[in-house]
Amino acid sequence: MTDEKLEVMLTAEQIGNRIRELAAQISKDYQGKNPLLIGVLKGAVIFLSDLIRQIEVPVEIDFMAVSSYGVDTDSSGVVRILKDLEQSIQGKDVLIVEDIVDTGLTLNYLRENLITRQPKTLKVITLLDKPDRRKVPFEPDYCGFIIPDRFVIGYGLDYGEDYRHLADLCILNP
Ligand code: PRP
Ligand code: 7HP
Repeated sequence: MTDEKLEVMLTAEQIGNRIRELAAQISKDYQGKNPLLIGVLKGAVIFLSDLIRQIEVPVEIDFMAVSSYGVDTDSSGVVRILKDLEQSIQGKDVLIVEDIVDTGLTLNYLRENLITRQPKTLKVITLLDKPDRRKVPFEPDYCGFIIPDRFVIGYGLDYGEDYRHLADLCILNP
């Protein structure tokens, strides 16, 4: 890494290894089922695409886009649906796939919203969890890594739409 503002927190290899473990757990928990994985755009796209290629039960995917952040690193607390699902989730085993839980506002809102659509089951997997930042209580069902309260970029996560392409997860120093 040549950019002095960036410090590696998790290497691509560490992330890959953890995703294999998560996928094994999901394959076990959803044995005999056909879960619908809902990726939350845009940050979760890379995690979702790596995860589904390791899961050994048949999955479907769909996407939602919600917005609670501008170009700043802090949450406005306002959640809006920018793109909704293309299908009904009634009676389905649904797994929301996120890159990070920070304040918990986004997933708290999404979970409440999707529950009203009567899925058979509704769980949440996040690659990263920053519990120190919570504004509302929220516990993911599956979590890749618990991380400290540092702003991270790479592996899908951005700062002002930059850095999503980085293979490692990095801390963005001011
Ligand atoms: C990020 C992340 C989560 C949300 C988590 O998305 O992907 O959706 O913030 O934050 P919270 O727990 O404080 O609500 P962001 O709004 O940055 O959009 P992006 O995925 O398109 O980068
Ligand atoms: C959102 C977000 N986006 C990128 N990096 C972080 O650390 C973040 N927390 N919440």
